[in-house]
Amino acid sequence: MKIAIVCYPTFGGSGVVATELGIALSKIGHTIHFITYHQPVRLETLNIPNIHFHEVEIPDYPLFKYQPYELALSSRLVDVVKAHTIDVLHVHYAIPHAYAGYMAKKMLADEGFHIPIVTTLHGTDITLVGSHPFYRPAVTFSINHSDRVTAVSESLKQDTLRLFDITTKIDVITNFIDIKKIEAKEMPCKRDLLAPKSHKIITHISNFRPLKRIQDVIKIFEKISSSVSSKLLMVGEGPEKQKAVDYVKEKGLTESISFLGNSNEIDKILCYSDLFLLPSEKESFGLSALEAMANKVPVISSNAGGIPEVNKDNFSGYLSDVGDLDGMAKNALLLLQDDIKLEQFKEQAKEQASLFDIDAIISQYETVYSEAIASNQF
Ligand code: GMT
Repeated sequence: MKIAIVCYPTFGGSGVVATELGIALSKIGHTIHFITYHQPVRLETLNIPNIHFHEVEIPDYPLFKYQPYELALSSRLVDVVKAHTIDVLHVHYAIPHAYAGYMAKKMLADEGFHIPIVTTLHGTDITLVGSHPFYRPAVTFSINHSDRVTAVSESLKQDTLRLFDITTKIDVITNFIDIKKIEAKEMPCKRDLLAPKSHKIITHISNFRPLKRIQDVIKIFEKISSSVSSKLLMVGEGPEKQKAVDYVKEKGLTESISFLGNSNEIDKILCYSDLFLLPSEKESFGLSALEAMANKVPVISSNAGGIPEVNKDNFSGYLSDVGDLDGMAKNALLLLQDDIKLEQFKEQAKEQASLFDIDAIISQYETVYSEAIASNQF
């Protein structure tokens, strides 16, 4: 199939899922066209023969207070679909991609081209941004007018049905991980460079938005490190980062907490890690937790949204209510103070992650594409 994928090209989970999906589909013979405003961060090379990237450019014009990205994107979609005889258009994140996809579909239909749209809902497009009254009518419309809709967890599907007047079927296709790719990358882990042998290494990876509860991450670590010598690696960039950096300086914790910024070497960082913290307020799935688990890192998390579908309590890690910092620290210490239990949870984390291996997921997307193409409504 010739598949066009629209996504955010940034470090956010939806962009990562879309990019990894495109790469995986290309490996089994499909031709993939990424359409977005710059090269997706996880698309390391453009030398893969059946992957193409089309940039969406918006010329600057002084009249515009806001650049009309949806307009530029839908025009680019029309061009790419026609020029490359695309079979199906897969848009990740409803805003504004599903809306732009619908407009492109209508423009193409006018010229006799009929393209089915598959929309994948990722989380904040529904639970945070999309349900705001400013966006809700447009998001409802573009979901209901997609040929197929998928959500990355059962929890997100239920949130979508609760928050919008949905008249279309939503299939759950969970996020995934390429276990074989991680195993192939396995290398001697130079953890001594980061912390002495006697220290445990704890990691948090996110976009440092308020809903990630960055202060909770640091406070849980403070509680842990008062009982176990440990180091915290904070990976990512975002609006809450500076506050966290200031707090760490103020508390004299700079020796034990390192901020590493955005990284393309997540697997290398996770191979050093003993534990992953994800105390989020909201999380449709928690891709970063799955990436940790696939690298044998147990997860101490909140039980928000779809996290319980990914992290199994008392197996791949532990779950607590949002804001229960004592509970999360206590659970972390259950593992960090018992090496045998920690080893057991590391193995179990990988076992749980294997349920989300890409081999089991990719065929579900192929089926959705084939069905969308077969029943493309004009
Ligand atoms: O977590 C974020 O803020 C980024 C966001 C995104 O859209 O890029 O992540 C969402 O999609 C990910 C991939 O499907 C999910 O793993 C995250 O749980 C989800 N985030 C939220 O629901 C807050």
